[in-house]
Amino acid sequence: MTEVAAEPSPFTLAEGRTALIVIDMQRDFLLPGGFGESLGNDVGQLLKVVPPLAALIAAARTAGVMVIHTREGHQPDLSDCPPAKLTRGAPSKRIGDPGKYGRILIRGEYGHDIVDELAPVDGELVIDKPGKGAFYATELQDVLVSAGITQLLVTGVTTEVCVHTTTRETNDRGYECLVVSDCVGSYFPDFQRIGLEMIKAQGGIFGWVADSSAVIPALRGLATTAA
Ligand code: C5J
Repeated sequence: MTEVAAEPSPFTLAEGRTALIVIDMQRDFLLPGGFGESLGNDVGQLLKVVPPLAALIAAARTAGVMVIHTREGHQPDLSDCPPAKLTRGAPSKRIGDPGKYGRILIRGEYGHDIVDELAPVDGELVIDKPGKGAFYATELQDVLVSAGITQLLVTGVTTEVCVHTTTRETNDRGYECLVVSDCVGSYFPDFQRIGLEMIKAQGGIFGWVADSSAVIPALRGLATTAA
């Protein structure tokens, strides 16, 4: 079975042309005491994404679906961080400042890396991105084109920021996107709900939405077809 019961309409997984993208499941955003929590956010809203996303990633790996991880962050000298981004937010909690898990959102720091439960395995691509969208100033488009990918299963955090920005970027580049509702997370329950509504509104203006309980069986169907 390769059809996913999605909204606003069924989504058919295209064998060999689908990739799973896991956006910014980084310690800085998810861990208690980290950057996200220091801004007053409830990290529990993001941590609940981890178990279903781990199951989805496992199903994608079994089905031979390409898994791509992203990390938002900057060079230690901040040369790739626009001043308008750097100076936003409370002083002492800005990008590059010391935090509980190292300098905030700086490449190579402990907090910048992906949470242990979702760690990439050998051979999986990790895209380091300086922006919210995964296509901006990265190799993602070239990677997808050379792999013949036309569909993306979109997951990660946060729903209304990097997940939305990336999903919108994929639309403008001609990809079909299915956003997996329990595998994306926001610190704000209202943004989570409305963010998902916005994807599938108007006949799927940005794409499709389905729960992992609908996507995982379809991935198993792909694995069976490929065997
Ligand atoms: C944010 C992200 N929220 N990954 N980044 O700043 O959504």
